[in-house]
Amino acid sequence: MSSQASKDHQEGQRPPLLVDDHTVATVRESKILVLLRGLPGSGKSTLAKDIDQKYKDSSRIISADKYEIKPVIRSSSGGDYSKLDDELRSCFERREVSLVILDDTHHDRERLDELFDMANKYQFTVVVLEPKTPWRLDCAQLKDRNHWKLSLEELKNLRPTLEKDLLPLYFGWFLAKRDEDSLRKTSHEFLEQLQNLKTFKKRLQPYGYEDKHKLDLLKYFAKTPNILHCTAKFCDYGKALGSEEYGHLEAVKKGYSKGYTLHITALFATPRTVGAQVELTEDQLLLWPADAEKEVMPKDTFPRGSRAHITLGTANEVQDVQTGIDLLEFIKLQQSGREGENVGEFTGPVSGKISYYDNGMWMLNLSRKIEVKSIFSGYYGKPGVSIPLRGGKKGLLHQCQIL
Ligand code: 2AM
Repeated sequence: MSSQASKDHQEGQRPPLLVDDHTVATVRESKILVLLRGLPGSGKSTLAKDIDQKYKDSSRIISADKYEIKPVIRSSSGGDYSKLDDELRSCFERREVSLVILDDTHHDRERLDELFDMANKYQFTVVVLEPKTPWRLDCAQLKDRNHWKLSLEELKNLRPTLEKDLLPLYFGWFLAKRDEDSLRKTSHEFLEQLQNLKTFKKRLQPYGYEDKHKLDLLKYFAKTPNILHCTAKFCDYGKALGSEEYGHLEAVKKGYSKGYTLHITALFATPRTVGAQVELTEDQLLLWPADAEKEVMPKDTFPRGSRAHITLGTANEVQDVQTGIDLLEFIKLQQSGREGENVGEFTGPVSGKISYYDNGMWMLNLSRKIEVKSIFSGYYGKPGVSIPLRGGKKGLLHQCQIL
């Protein structure tokens, strides 16, 4: 290999958050927890330092070595993570910190689940990175490289837990904090303008309101995702059809941890969900599964990417996955030549033409697309997270928070 080719090869092996300027800018506006994963001696600490160096003041690096947590298969309870977790929480709480890098083997599923819960609680997007060194799974070489002086046997015991890809509940584009906050505001403005519309007040029946004075769409769509995102592939941790193949796609490997700008073309509300329609670029479509539309509407045919959306809120008892189905319902009507009844214009920060499609389906075609920055990654936590509701009561919310 020529020296330039070798340099290109090395660059290609480095994660986008180290080498891609747009990604670096996006990470700086996000809240990201990087979990470095791999056998002791595989090159995690070097990668951790390189990332920390790149982000300087806005990043924090936490190493399990500092707390003398030995990377071994645990028989009963794991090592003592309490002090490390204190440091982690204090990093999550610092406003100026956009990137926390956690340097540990991360071979233990229970430990990972604790971290996913914590990240979720502080609304940090998790990115799992592994060093790409040629010896990363070579126990004979690692024996001489790891400073814990783990034996060949100990390394061989650890290896199976780290060989397999860690598949998330779903892959998708996770919005940068700043753009996420602003999209939540936009969603509120949209719902407020909608409920003030005379024609909406006349068509309240699908929403189950009998008295228009009680109308409150912010309350109606009280459940909203913990981190706004556009799902690309639902994997169910590897159980969903085609998820392993998806995880192995070259485009997914390359796109993982990369920054992308999503383009929102419309906002919509139905009696079940409120969402944003996303128009994917060619580059983004490479990450879009070929069967994403068929998965939920097997009998219909849609252009690839039609289901791309961001769930902004769901009504009581409604699952997030419904938002994409609702969006496809709109597109199906449009395909059959029904553009919806034009009922006027919204002005101000969310401006555009508002149309009514029967059965309580409203769509606002934005006069100017909204651009939001995002990071392509996975959501690895539990599907339902128990978080305290206001007033101290515990409630089971589906990855949601109350608006
Ligand atoms: P979404 O359409 O708002 O992205 C977890 O359920 C996440 O995966 C949610 O964000 C959900 O909704 C998305 N999702 C996509 N396909 C799904 C499926 N087949 N089953 C459950 N959730 C799915």
